[in-house]
Amino acid sequence: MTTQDPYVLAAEAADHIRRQSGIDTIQLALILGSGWKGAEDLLGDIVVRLPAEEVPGFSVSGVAGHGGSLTVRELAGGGHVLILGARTHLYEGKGVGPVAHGVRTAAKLGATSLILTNGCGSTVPEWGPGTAVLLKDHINLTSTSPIQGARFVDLTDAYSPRLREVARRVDPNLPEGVYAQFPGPQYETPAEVKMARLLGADLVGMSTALETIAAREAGLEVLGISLVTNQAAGFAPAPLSHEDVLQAGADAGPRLASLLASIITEMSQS
Ligand code: 8IG
Repeated sequence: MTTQDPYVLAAEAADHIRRQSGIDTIQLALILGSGWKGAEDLLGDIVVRLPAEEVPGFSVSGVAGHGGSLTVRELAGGGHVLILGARTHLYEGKGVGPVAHGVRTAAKLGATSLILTNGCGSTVPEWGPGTAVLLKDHINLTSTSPIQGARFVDLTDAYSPRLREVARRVDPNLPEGVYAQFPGPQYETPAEVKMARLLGADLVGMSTALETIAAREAGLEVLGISLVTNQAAGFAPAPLSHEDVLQAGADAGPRLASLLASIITEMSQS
């Protein structure tokens, strides 16, 4: 029997990963979103790769393009990274616990930094498909939180200014934007995108804000990087299709892989 308390469940998952990997403590965790899967192989040798369904609290995602394994790799510069290829989205209807589980598991394994990547829509005409954008803030439009009870987490600088600077040392041209999380799974209407834009959002997606909230509660330093895979609805010349989204990710893959590898190297040296 597994427990229902999300923090205890995360500790169980962390212990499972410890036993399977022989690694006691990790330094970094990484969630790979749409378009980012190819970035993994540059990040060091595999210590262990675990199917999500074997790790307490994780399950397989039903979304094409969303993987289903947890991998511990040894970083070239020393230390270990946990790569979560098994993001759970709010729209899967499993509640906020599973959405935050990967982040909490990483924290229980001792990670101090977390890199969140995603594929998203853009409301900035100059940021077309293939553009990588650093997140500087978010707007949570999901009407929910991964945190339950009176835990008042500060979200000023939720996206670490220090890590954003590290990323910009690698690529000084990386733009920074505000990410609005919608609940999904449907893409926005053009009116909803216009609303988000008016509220100050540059990017629209379905994942990262809730994960960042859970990460800040757990004390992790967060770096968020979005890949624009499509112009958001109403900003796009054509209706949105999931296939186009996957294609934009595949096209950008090699560039994202080296960007991410360089950022992680820079992080481990700073
Ligand atoms: I990839 O246009 C991807 N994810 N909400 N809107 C939202 N999520 C997305 C989009 C988009 N593209």
